[in-house]
Amino acid sequence: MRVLINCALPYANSSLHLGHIAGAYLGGDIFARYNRMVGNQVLFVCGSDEYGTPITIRADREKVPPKQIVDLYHEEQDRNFKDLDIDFDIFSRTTYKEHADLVQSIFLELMKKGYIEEKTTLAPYCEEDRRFLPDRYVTGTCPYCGNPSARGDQCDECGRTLDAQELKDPLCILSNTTPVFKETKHLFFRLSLFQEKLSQWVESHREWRNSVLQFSMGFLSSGLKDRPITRDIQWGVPVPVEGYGDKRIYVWIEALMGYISAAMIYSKKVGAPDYWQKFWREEARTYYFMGKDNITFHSIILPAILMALGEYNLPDYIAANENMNMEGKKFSKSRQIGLTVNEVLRVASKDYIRYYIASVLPETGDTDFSMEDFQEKVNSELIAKYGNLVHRLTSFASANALVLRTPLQPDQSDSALLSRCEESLNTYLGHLEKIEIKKGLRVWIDLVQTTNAYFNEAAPWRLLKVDREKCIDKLSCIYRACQYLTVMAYPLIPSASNRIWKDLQGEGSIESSGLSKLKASFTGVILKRSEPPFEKFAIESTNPNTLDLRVGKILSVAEHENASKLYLLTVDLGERKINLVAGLREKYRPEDLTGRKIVVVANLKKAKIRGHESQGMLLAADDGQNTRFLTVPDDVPAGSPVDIGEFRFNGKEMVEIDDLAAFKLGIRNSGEGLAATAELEGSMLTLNVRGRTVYPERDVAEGARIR
Ligand code: B3M
Ligand code: ZN
Repeated sequence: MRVLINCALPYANSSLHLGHIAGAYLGGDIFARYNRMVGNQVLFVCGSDEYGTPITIRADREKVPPKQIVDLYHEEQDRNFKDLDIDFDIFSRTTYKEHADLVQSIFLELMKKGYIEEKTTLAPYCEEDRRFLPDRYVTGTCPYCGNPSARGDQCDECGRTLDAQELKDPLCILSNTTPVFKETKHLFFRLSLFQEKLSQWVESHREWRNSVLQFSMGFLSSGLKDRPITRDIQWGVPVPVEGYGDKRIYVWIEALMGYISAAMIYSKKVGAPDYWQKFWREEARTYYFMGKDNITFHSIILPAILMALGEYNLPDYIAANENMNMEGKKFSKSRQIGLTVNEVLRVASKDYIRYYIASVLPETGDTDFSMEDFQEKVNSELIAKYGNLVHRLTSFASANALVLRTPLQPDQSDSALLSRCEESLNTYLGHLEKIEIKKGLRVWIDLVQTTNAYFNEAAPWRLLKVDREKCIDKLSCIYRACQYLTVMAYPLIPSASNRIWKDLQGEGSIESSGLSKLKASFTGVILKRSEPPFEKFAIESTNPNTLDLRVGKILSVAEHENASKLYLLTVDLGERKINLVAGLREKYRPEDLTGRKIVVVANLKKAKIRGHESQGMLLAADDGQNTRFLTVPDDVPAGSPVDIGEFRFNGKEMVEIDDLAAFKLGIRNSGEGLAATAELEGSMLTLNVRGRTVYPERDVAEGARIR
């Protein structure tokens, strides 16, 4: 059978975190490996989503061209996936020319068939910025659930797709002013024509997950409206229609076509340009993996477009996950909650990460990733039960020179174990086929336990002295069970299971021949004593950076009413404003400070200083003569986190002033000029905002202390 597996294309605008991995990608990869292992022909596709407002908002904020953002994150995400053994056939990019070509030709075809219509609409227009605003540039209150920070395209709280016009109290995110609604022309996809057809189609998929059915039916029951598919933006695929030079195709519509273009690009790459058609136009099962925010685009919009085009396979299954939280909190980039893939890879191996996330996949409800549970599950299940079982087997067999072969005279308990293996395998495969990965994992762990119990009961160390043949039979049964377990583990922890497969003298790869080996008889198997397959897992060197250092922008400076050395500052930290009391009055005039970028310790215990609350501390260098505040290039946005070397802030809620001493903050000459440094774990590290050095605002002697 042919199986097409598409994973939602991540926006190339930020680092992937574990929430993304749990939401879409690990499940997709496990399912792809399962399918390849059972002999299906698989095409496993993903890519980066590189156009649209999610990118331009980020680029605007950082004052760099959008292309720079997407190049950076495409490369990083690609590497992250590889590092986690998430092995797409292609990780494409929507900025490839082939993609734009396909999107434009599909657009024209939809027009030709009458599914696209021009309409004059009211669009949000910012008089301050003198431009029409794409939906994401407008925020306001969701008319459905009252969420005060809904975006003009979608409410992340209730999951509805929105029009900017529906928002209550709309605001332009660039100027913070209320947009007016002005007439402009846009092209609309006539989604309303598909009300009936889509309803029937969704109804016919009762096997879908509850959440997917709920979302889709909810969307249908509120009535399908025609949807604008052009946007007032420059960063996107051009609209192949006259008069639309200053607009682009809506990123979502275009990104959905990315599944097809990626399959095409892959086909070209492997020298079979029509290969993609086998998955898109001929008989194939098609699966889509994503987080729940993306459901309606895949269960309504995509199928409508495909129906309109005809000749393309509709989605068969939409595997949308709920959220995996981090220690009880929602993953959030801006609030720095949750681990990025880069961060977790520094402390744990990919197999441990995959194993644990697989065990807490949010398949049917929200789940939690906890560091403690992570270590506990890996140590007590993967290592102590499975790793140890394999190690006991290889050690005992090699120490006693036992040559293993298909059991000659299996007794009842031997047969019971062997048939249990076969049963478990089938149940396991059944779960994976239905993308019930957590259930599959439980079946596996049960079989590990059963085999351990069998090992203890068989007590081969006793049998060895009285009946060597029987002992070999017993060990051979355990060997067989370990083969089953290792094959079953493959989709979950591919690297580790391939390694263990070799320890078990397995030939070839599990993916291509593992299952067939389980049915073949074996003889003459000599196991070598091997190292325990896993190292004990402990996250010891937890990140020692307890300082929430942030770039701030000084908004205003006032003189303290009776302390002649103190200023009262208000400082913009991006998401919030804080008040600081700073002893800079003898060193700087107010006009030298206002508008400047500074570095603030934002999690310092609040203190009352001469009657005023200080909600943090401004960092300044002092060489005994001069005092200079620390700063960064002006294009670094307020709120940006400042790292110490490679160390991100570790999330500690609060530090006290005395804790600062341990960091030995100071000024060094790095060769490229003065830089602010700190000492962590014995090494001198530079304070930086994503690699860009923090430095004193003007010259100060090297060795100056920061306080
Ligand atoms: N990039 C949304 C997201 O990353 C979007 C998915 C596109 S799938 C075609 O959540
Ligand atoms: Zn809402």
